[in-house]
Amino acid sequence: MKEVAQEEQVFPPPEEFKRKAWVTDESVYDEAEDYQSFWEKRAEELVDWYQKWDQVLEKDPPYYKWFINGKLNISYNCLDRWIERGQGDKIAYLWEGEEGEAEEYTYRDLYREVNRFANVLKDRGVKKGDVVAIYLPMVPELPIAMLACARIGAPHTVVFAGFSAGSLRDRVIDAGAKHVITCDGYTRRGKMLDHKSKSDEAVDGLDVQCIVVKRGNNQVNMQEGRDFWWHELMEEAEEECEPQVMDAEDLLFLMYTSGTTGKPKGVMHTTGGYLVGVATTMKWVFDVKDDDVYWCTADIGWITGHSYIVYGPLALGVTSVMFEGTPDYPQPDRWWEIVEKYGVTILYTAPTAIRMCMKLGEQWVDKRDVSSLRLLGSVGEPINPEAWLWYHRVVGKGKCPIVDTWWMTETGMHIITPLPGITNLKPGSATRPFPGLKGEIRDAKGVVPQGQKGDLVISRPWPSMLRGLYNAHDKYVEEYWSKYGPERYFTGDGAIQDEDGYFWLLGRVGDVLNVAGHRLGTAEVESALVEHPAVAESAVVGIPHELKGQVPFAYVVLRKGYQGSDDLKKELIKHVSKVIGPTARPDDVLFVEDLPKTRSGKIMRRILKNIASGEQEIGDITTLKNPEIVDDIARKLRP
Ligand code: 7RM
Repeated sequence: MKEVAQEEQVFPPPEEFKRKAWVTDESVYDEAEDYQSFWEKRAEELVDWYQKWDQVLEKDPPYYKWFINGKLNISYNCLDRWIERGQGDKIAYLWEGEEGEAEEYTYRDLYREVNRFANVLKDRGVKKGDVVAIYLPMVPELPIAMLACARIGAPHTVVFAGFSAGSLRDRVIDAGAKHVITCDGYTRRGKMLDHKSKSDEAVDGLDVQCIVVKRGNNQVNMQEGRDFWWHELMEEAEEECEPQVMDAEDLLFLMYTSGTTGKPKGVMHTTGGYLVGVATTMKWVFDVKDDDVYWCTADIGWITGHSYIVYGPLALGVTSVMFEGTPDYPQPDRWWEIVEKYGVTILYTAPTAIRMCMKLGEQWVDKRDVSSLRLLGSVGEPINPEAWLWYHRVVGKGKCPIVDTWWMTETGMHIITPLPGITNLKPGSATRPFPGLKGEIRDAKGVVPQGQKGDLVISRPWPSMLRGLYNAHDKYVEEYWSKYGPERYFTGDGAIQDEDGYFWLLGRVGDVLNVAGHRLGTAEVESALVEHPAVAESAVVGIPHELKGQVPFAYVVLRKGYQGSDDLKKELIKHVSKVIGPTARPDDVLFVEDLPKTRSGKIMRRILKNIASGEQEIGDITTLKNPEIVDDIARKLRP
């Protein structure tokens, strides 16, 4: 039985790419074995400090501090220094709104807006250490507000705009935020969303003040004494605001994320180490050069947007595209139109989006000139080889390396990732730990033999690692540092290492099944299913079975032109059995229109598992982007 459905094909870096890449020599891995001096060099090379650190790393497991007594300001590193170096007229953001509105922000423009808003915050009484909640869609005011907070030393907590009032309220309360930055409304696929009503509901009865960006021009209720228009406050604001000198270990932001339990936890990231980690990976993994046009399609409300739309690109003085809309509005070629229009050279997106584009059909990509692309990236979940190959062939025209970057909110930066100028790529593998990092596959008995599944553990500290969970010490220890001790970070992901030392991610450990004593990743079965020409997307969950303990149950979304039938069901079951082995045979296949997904595109397998297992309680569906699909699926299964 084949353990993982792997593609045998290997893709070495194209010569042309290799010639110009920042990293061209394998020796970086050896040099970085002395990881403290490796990170120290990066800190000297990529970041400007007011005062140098006395010590690179201070270990007090499971707490780690980096660049002890180093002093810096992140907004200075993202803005002021580029202007001082004569790059003030370079474009920082090429912003495009959903309806096609376009705005350009040079580094100087961004500097001016950030300084003004920093003064607004100060005038409103925000001081160093005060947490500010930001609840905005993908408008320029979002990065401006984040950088303004960083400038005055106020940690931000950005709450994804698609989240409910209840989610915002929980976070505002947990973080103790006294200021919320929100907007009137915005459109999604052409439909106006009344954002202000949601934030009003969230802050109702709390001791909070709101600054409201005018975006939708929809009718809103401004509460006297609580609500203030952004543009009115900005009118009187001074254009210079001295950056606050921050300690390397001062809190930069909180990012709430869900763990094993329902209640989200505030992951803490600090200033110095976070910037060093993010700037280094931005440069080495995306291989960014002065003339690149870089586009990360994530929302800034997620860690991907924090690290690789805001802090990473700006810390390197890069030009980025920032897009407010969705890939298929008003037409399924919207993304490719943007690539063509701005001459995007680096595209960073998620497997779920790639599979959606596959489903829409490659003619939409072919309609546009995407020849400016030179590097592609993937993040968020394991990318199945079929999607990888499609991305490589249709979007990358066979000439762009793909960096499949494995990392998490908690890691702050890429952890397992190719370096595009030297790594031989294998479709579906995130390849190797970044220089200076150490990944291991472990179980209760220790490091598992090569080729076997286990838990992915990071057994060396890195500068942008989380510093804790806000007001939740016990959870921090329990969630990450208990299973393998206080010096081995437990990721919660399963993985397998192949004969070349490459890591193959298998999804969250919770998604690992045990079928008659065989461990089986739901992602493996999904990958096998999507290799079949009829399948666009699938989600596999484990359901209880009398004899085998658990068996896989498959939800399948078919490609256009295919109809669900008993014959096709049998064919798919046979196909999985052939690709992985008989233990992986789905017990049943249910054809569905769509899968329940979070706003960031992650399939909510927990809900699907409960439906398939016939549980009375389906679970919380409030964080879904398409909650209506849950009823449809349940009715299909039990009409
Ligand atoms: C960046 C981000 C983290 C979880 C993580 C994994 C999964 C992310 C990949 C991946 C396989 C990848 N942060 N994940 N990237 N799995 N290959 N390249 O997504 O905190 O929102 O999620 O996402 O399971 O634990 S996150």
